[in-house]
Amino acid sequence: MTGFYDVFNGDADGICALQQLRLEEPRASVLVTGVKRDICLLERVEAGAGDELAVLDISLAKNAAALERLLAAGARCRFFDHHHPGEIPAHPNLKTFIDTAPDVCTSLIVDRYLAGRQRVWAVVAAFGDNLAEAARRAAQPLRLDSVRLAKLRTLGECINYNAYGETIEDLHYPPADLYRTLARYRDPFDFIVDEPVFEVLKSAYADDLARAEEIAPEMAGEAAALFVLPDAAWSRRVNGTFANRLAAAYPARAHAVLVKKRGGFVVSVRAPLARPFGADELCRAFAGGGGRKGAAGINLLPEEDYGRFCTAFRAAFA
Ligand SMILES: [Mn+2]
Repeated sequence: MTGFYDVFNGDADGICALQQLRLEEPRASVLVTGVKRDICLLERVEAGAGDELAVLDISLAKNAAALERLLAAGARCRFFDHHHPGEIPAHPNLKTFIDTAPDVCTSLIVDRYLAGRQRVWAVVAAFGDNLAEAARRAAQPLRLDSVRLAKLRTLGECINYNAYGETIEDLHYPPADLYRTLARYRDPFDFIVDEPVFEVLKSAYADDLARAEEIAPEMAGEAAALFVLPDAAWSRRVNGTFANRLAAAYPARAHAVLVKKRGGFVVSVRAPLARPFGADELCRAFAGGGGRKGAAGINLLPEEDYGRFCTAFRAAFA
């Protein structure tokens, strides 16, 4: 029996990429997804000859072994993504649509594939992926006024917000459920007006941010500020957005947002927007640290390394 598998990142880009594809190619499929950070999704798929996979918005490099296994078993795969793919295997059953340009997200790649037929969802996704310029450019032929554009932006941000958390339990909706709800609407403006899920996400997002904004910094100077959020689902949902907002509000300052967790902290670092480098170097000096120059993190900073981290953080951005 032939099976269809839709394997997608649980963020706005992954969900809206699938939305576009399935509006054009409706079919019942097995949905494989998770929280945003859960990107090794192909290892969960058992498929073989006659099966078809659509993979959306997860890195090929991080799924290479599972992809090889599935291709060898005879599955056919279309792979749409914008992360660095590593070496792309040459296989007759694999078609890749990969573009790592910084102003491209997976939904814009799917938009290209579908010749723009579900463009409005690509606009939602680009806003959700923090590519506001690309979103506005993609929206031009749709001739939306600024009010409607702002609505699409809010929708993208809300769908994206729902993907943040350590596990599915932290989220308001499992991403597969959110996709199934979205899939009932061809038009995002109908979703915005008619779907209660939209209001739930919008107000939950505002609540989480308001809670974060009540937290006093552990340390705040001209050059750097450090915040510690409690071990709670809302902290895990909103810490990345909170760090980005701090960075935008204080562009000359570096920020560290720590979330308490058993045994230590999950760390997000944002270099000053005015001098966006050094975050990766700082984090790599600690076990489980990594990221990009402007934004980096540490998976688990042990409790006893807190003081050492504070000193290194201050020194890195003094
Ligand atoms: Mn993406």
